[in-house]
Amino acid sequence: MSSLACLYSFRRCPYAMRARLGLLFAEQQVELREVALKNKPPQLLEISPKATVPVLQLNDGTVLEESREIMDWALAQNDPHNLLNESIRHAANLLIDENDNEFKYWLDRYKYADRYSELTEAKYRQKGEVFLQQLESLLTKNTYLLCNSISVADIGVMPFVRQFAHVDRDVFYNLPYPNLQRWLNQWLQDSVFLQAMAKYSPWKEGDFLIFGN
Ligand SMILES: N[C@@H](CCC(=O)N[C@@H](CS)C(=O)NCC(=O)O)C(=O)O
Repeated sequence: MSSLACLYSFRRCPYAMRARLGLLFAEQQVELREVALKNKPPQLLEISPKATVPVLQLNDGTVLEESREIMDWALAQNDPHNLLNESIRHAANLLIDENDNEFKYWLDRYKYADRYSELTEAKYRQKGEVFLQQLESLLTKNTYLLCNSISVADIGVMPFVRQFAHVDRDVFYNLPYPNLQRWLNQWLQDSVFLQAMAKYSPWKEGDFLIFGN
């Protein structure tokens, strides 16, 4: 095994995005294996039978199968930008919990409203907007979600808000959330985010690609 940890990732997966952002902000290099979700490599299935991405295999063999664990592991190694700032840690965890439990539920239904006939697309959007309103209110107080610099809350939540906005950009940018729109736009142009979104072909045996600086 190489001495680098190995990240199984999927470019468009918001969970994998937060893991890649965590690794980049922590300045941790990893071997990156881009996964085609319809054709997962046996090496991934072997170390993680639940077979979701992201998965990070550390060089001692430990397997981290949850995106939050990967962010936290990366930032525990090195946190030069203080994303794990102790004073916001608890609030960040609560916000990411709400993102993963509540907001993601409505996001999926808004995104695939044609598959969920109980409510209309607009109703699903309004359900998701409850979380967006909370973010808007936080962003009236600070430049980023919990303070005036990037924290783990921003990288944990941003990929999901991006996905919500991209269901219908015209609708999103006409919602009354100017601070949230500013925050998202800033992220979309952020060099770390752009690096996290670089495109790679699916990994195959014999490939070796280093991700990170
Ligand atoms: N709780 C997991 C969720 C990860 C997850 O659901 N990832 C999706 C892709 S966005 C996945 O791998 N789904 C399995 C599949 O589509 O086969 C985490 O935080 O890492």
